[in-house]
Amino acid sequence: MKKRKMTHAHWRILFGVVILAMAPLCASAQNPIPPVSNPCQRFTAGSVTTNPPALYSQNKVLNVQFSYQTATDSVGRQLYCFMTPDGLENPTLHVNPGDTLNITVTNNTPFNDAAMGETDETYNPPNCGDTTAEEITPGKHGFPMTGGSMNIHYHGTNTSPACGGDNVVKTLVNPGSTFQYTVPFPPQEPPGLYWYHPHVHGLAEAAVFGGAAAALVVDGLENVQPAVSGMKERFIIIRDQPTIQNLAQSPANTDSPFGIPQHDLTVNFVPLDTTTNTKAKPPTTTYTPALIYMQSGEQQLWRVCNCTSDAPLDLQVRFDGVAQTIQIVGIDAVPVNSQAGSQPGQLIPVTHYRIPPAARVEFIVNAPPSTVRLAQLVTQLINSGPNGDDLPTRPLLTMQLVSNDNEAVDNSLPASTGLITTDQLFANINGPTPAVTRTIFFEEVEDGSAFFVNASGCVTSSGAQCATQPYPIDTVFDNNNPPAFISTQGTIEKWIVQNHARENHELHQHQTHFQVLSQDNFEVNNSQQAPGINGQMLDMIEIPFCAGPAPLNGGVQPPACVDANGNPVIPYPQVELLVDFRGPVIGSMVFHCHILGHEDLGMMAVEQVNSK
Ligand SMILES: [Cu+2]
Repeated sequence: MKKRKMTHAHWRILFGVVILAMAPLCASAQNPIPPVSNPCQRFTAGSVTTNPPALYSQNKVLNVQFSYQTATDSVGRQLYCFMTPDGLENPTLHVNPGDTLNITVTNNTPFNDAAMGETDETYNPPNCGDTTAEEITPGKHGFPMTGGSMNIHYHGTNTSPACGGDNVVKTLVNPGSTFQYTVPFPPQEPPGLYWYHPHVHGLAEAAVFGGAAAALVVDGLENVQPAVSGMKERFIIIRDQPTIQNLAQSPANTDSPFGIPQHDLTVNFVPLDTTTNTKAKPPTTTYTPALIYMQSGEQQLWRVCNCTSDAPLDLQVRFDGVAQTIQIVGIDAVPVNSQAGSQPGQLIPVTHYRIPPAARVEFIVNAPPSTVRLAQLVTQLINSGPNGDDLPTRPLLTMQLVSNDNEAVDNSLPASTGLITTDQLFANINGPTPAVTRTIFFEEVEDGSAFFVNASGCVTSSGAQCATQPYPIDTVFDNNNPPAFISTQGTIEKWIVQNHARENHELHQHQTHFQVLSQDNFEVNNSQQAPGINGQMLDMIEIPFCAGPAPLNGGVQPPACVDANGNPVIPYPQVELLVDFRGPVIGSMVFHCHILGHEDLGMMAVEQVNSK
């Protein structure tokens, strides 16, 4: 599918005509949510982090009104955020299993023609969302996106992709329009940390990079993991944003052996203020981490979202430079070791945790003893491959002991009810034989101009060949592409997911979760397996770069990790997964790389899940 190319002037005229012509039809059932003043506020570097504002369901329903807005900060960053009418920014949304989340959202961002030409894409009917701006092209009826289009993805939720639910490929909420989401959560939804963010293909990276990303919680974690009963919960929402040097268009480097990060990181909107002294030899980079308060002897539950657009992180708690053991409670909103009917779940001790972009991890942290001079949460150096971003070791948070943190709200979890939940999603996933085994692989154009995810092989449990993607290998995503494959509700599929590219990629499956069976060929490709995830149910997993024969730093890189005959020089790094389609949800789902710059440039595909 080729994208339309229109001039800005052409588009502006068309848009104006369409709005005028369709105006009588625009009076939709929803009242628009008016813009809120002073949207998208940010904190200064070194501030004390506090939990984001929170909204809770009542009587099994959470009704939320959002004005989606943009602003420009004092140094020129383009910010995006969800504002409630009373001025809460990006609130944490709390529901219980079986509740319904209703969100009325008005897109109050301006029509953005700066993004036009790069991102516009026609949506063939049937469509969802804004249908007021129908494109009038002879012989063609489709609904165009604009540079300001948005929608909302409910990341990690095992909810329906139908229109009005967690639908990302057919939903456009264009500037000025209002949309009603109704998202019923299944009664068996696992308790834990989910998140929400815009997911318009071509625009997702800019929205999340601008800060439009926030936490969504299914409460009740303490019932499956009683170890967290009564514990103080801290939300740690990590985002990325341009550094001031990025904005000045004098990036310190784009591919530096010294490991200068491409982007700044923020924690609960407190920036690190990443600054590189390029005159030093070698260049040096300084960071100003946020503070987090703890009381002596306290254990806290840290609920961490890697809500960055593009950055894998490798989290470690260090006391005076010494790695500490943390106890993992949940990964990607599934309480760990709780799915085989064995509850309460068993915690997983690790000394670091590799968290892909869009993944979540929840763990118990001990307060530092008073003798410790510097206690920090850091992200460690990640080698993301010759084509990947530089991801050096950086501090994220400094832990500070206080006698009383004077918080106005009680952030403590309730006590466990002691009730064991027998009816759970993903239970006994290792019982049935997988209906099919698929081979899926990531590939990219070496100059970074296009990215692909391919469904290239399929074998049934009896050994017969089954259908693979009905379009050529290395086709970029388009909202009008047919499904890459058809899956059947009630089945489990085994996926072998490979990385054929010279940078890390990060698989996300919408609407359900997968169990990690193995991480293969990582070491021979100069990477390490992620700790703590084998056997767990995830919605995100990183597949590291293929190394190939070239030196990792300097020298000429070959175009791919294959020899002249197209065979891998070293076995491809891959993961083996069991994808669970036994849940209540059917319809068009997507899977994609959650480095959103890759997803926006094509690394996504649709799968159709049909009822039995
Ligand atoms: Cu990617």
